[in-house]
Amino acid sequence: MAGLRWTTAGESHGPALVAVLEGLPSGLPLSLERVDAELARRQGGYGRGGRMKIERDRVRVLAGTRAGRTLGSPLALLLENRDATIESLPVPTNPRPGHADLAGCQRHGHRDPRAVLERASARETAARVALGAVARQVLEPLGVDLLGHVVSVGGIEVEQGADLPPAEARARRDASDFHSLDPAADARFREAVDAAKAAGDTLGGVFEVRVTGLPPGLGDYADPRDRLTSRLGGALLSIPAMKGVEFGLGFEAARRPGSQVHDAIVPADPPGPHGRFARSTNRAGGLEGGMTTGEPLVARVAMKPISTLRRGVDTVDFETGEAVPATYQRSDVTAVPAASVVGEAVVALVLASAVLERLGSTSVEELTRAWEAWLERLRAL
Ligand code: EPS
Repeated sequence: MAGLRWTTAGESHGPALVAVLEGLPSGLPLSLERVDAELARRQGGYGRGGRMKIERDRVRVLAGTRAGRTLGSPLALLLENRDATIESLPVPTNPRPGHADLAGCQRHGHRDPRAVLERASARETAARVALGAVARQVLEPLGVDLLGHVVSVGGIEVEQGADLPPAEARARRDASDFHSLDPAADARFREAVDAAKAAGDTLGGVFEVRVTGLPPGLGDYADPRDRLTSRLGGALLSIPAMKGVEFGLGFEAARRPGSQVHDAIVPADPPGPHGRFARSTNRAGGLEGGMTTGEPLVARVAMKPISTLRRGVDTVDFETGEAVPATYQRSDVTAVPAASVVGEAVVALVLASAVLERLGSTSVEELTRAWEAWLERLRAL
């Protein structure tokens, strides 16, 4: 029950970001183009700031592969920072409300918010996107498909795209500079971002990650730590600026009676790829009892607005103790499209880990056979 373990290191303006992923099966052909494509998606999206014009995030493999395939040893990835100016950047004496600046200084006893913000910066998420792009290469050959897309920005909601089949949804998402499935909403998002930018303000929003192809019974109910719900929720909330996660109906489920919440179990006629049982609805968002139900997994995540505002939020200067506006150098107006890419990545990591924990495979060949045997057992139930 080893699964995947990962870690990242790196400061926002340090020489590089580093990521290590342990527990990958051997023999996995690794497409670095796929990793770079996800890194480019994370850098994109309307509303990004000046830093993304400087960086060209590309992955380099330092360990764990030979002839383009994984060895089953730890995979080490490197992403170089172009803006590697950490040693010469000024000390920002006034901590930004909403960022880790003040609480981080209080935690460590620093008087220099830079000692905190360099690591607390969302730049770290580039390393996790690289790891997630590897994890999805474990899942995709098994028929598991992930799609992250933006459903609201600054309180404006998408109105279409919810029922698109996966391939069409992906094409729409990739054509949108908000990573959304609704071109009409993009126009309204753009107006809102332009207005926020003009006002020196920032905007948050909500993204959704939808996963299809997961068999029922992934995750566990027996140990609270193994519940997929809590593992996915924790991973999504570990992305900087995320304030809430809901699965399926989410908070709406708390307002409805049970008869309008639970997904009736019906006979699958004819039996489906997961056997004789089906659901008439998917209000649970594909999770029951901490396990997958076999229906699409649907997570929605709320992101607060970026905490670096050109107009400055009130704060206190570390040196003088006086009330001042928080420092501004540069920032994104919104990073919800980027967050949807990070969300997809962390979900891929958690799911690939849960699959490997369940099937215990050390090679890709063994994993493929174990997956088929699992589906066979489900069909026989
Ligand atoms: C980011 C890099 C950062 C920020 C942003 C995310 O670059 P810089 O600080 O040099 O402008 O643009 O960081 C934040 C949103 C944050 O709150 O720290 C990136 O690579 O995504």
